[in-house]
Amino acid sequence: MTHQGKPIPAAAADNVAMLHALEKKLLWLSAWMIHHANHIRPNRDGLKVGGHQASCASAVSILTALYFDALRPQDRVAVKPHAGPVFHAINWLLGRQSRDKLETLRQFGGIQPYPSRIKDGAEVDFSTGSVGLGVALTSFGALVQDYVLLHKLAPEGLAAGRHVAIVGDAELDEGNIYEALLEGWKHDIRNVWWVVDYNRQSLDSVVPDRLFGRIEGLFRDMGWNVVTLKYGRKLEAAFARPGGEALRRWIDDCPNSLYAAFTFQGGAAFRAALLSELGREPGIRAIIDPLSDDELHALMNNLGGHDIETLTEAFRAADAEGDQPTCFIAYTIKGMGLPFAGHKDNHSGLMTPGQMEQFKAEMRIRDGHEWDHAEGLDVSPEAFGAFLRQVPFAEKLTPGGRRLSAPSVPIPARLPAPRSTPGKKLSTQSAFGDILAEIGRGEGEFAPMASRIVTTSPDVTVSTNLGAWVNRRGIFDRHLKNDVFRDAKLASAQRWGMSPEGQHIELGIAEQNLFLVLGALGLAHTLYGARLLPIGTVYDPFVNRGLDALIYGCYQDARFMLVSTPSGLSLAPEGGQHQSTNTPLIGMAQDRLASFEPAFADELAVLMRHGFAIMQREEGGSSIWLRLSTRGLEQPSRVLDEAAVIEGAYWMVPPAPGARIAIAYQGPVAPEALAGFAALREEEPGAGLLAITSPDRLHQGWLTARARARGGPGAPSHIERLLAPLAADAGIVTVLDGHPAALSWLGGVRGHRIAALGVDHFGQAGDIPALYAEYGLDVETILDACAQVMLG
Ligand SMILES: Cc1ncc(C[n+]2csc(CCOP(=O)(O)OP(=O)(O)O)c2C)c(N)n1
Ligand SMILES: [Mg+2]
Repeated sequence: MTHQGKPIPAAAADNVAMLHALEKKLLWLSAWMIHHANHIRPNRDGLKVGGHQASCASAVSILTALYFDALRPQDRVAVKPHAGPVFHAINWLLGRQSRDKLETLRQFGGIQPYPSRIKDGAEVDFSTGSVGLGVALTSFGALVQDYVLLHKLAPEGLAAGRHVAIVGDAELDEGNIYEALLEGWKHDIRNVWWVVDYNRQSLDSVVPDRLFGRIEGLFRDMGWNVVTLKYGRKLEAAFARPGGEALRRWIDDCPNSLYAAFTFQGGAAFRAALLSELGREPGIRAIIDPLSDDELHALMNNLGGHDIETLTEAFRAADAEGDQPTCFIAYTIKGMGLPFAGHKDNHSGLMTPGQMEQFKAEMRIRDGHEWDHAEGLDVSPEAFGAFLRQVPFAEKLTPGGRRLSAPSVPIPARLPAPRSTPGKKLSTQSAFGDILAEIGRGEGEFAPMASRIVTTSPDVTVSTNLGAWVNRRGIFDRHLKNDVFRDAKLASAQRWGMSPEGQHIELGIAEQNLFLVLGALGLAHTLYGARLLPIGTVYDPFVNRGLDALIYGCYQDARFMLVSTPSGLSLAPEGGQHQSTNTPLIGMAQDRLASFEPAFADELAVLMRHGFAIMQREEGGSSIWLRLSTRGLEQPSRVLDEAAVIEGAYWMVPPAPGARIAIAYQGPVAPEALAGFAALREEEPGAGLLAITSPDRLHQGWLTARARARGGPGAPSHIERLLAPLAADAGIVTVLDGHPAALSWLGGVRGHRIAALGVDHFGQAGDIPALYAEYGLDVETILDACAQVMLG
């Protein structure tokens, strides 16, 4: 066999027998794992456990060819979510999954329905579940691998891996796939394979015909190689016989849904259709008449994605071709080999106990031997075991396994906070740019961290104040590209030279890509053995545009710093479409992401330092989100209680014991809170002014303390301690440039009366005085609210 003139090593004949045995084994084990969860394990609540036997069956041959022939230990894989059981069965055969675990699919504490990095252990490279995201993440993983290699940060001796996604065809309906393709093209990504399990079925239906003609073109336009694996060897052999071309045409022209229906009905249905439509074609009867219905069915279902030799050869050929991104479109049948093969409703279909009995008999599995490796196979257990032991993928990547680690980068005790000059105003956004630019000098104790920071932004690099950092550290590109404006001596504040040493990854405007890149950068220590300190910047409202990818990154426990700016109404003239109200609530709700909104530069410096520390912490660490603003504020000169800033709040002015009222503010509304407070103090000298830096941390601390208290008396939370001096019937006025619910819960901590100010409807353009007055963040509204809570 040759491919473009070069010889391709075919899988050795012995291997083919073993690979066939493995296909059969994986089909059995995945179906049984799901059956066991639904029908064998005791069911306490009567709910269907579920699982996707048809989706698994569709991908069995593809996964066999990949894991047992094509993949190498350094390769990183995203398995389509619904093939999770096949993936776990593979690990069971390779000795990387325990027998007990196989019986826990979808059980509390057990194997997750879809492969999960944090819950299913070290074999999972990329979690999947939200369709489309895992696929796209493989491209950005490849980009980050390039970054690590070109910056010479990879551990010695670790070879570059390929990034492989096993893709459900319906995943290609997700827009994020095309955003990722475009971005991948810009970055000239290498070493990516997407293998599409093209069963032409999604959840609800059979996908439209001819769609893939379009999709193929899209891939080619983006510089990908496309390999279509439509027919298996048996069909190709039939096509080569007299009349075979007519058969090929008939199949090519058959609508997806009709082909699926014939597949479900079986060989007799295929025969009837072929005889009525092609019966007079010379040679056709000679092809189909000698075959029994079962044999005809097998022939007509011999698609490329179920033909192990076709698959292994295609993968070997692509491997020999080099590192060009490659999309394999592997034609498959959803539910292949199972009773509901091809049926349009089979996505969530489960074999009945009766069907399973029959399937089990066909598979020659004895009772009590359901999990045995070689049970029911035509190869000897010894040979099978020996084959599994020599699978290239099973070699140890490192003595520690597939999941790597990297030492922490030391972070100096203090980051270079901009000095406060009396009378000079500074916004948190510009302070962020200043701090990063200072670190970017890479001097002294900042040198180690400066070399590990990677910034990235979806076309808002300059407008989020990353410009000075980028000027110092350069833009990352596999290829050296000069800054044309600079070379022509045209004045510009930005120096945009690109090189493999650059430390900023410039993205197009697609926020999902930002979060996927942050996800990949934030896993670099575990995937590529190099510690990076990723920072992504985005306009705060457009966090919503990439939200699922952000949640996905957190779900994988990727570690990064998200800086969203500008935010709220305080970006004033930019208007309603750019104003964010819900982001503080997202920050509170999102697990594995500590979110903060500082008002002043000194707080920001403390929080950035904290962020670089916690993103590297194994236990109890997380990513960090800083919501910043372009509103300049006069900076206080003071000594900060750093621990309190990190815990989420501190008293700017502590209340007198038994005080009847406090104002609590968050972020850029500080001047209004301070002015309101000054007026309030004339009436209520004991009043307190609480500076809130994180409703998220405060709330989390409160929840944790309450959970502890259920096991007996425990230490009160930070917010409980802070509010303790207030009188039991005191009132609190909260104010933030965001949805008021982010702080209204403070009333529940000690039962205080609360008046929660904030923005709860769409904004509009204006200046800050006009907007704060309209949306109730001004001094007058604050004082009205004080009167209201004091009066009860
Ligand atoms: C973002 C997202 N939307 C919806 C779903 C629900 N869902 C799960 S699978 C699926 C269809 C999958 O079809 P395909 O990708 O073709 O997989 P296969 O046919 O191999 O099962 C849908 C809509 C999801 N998991 N993620
Ligand atoms: Mg499908």
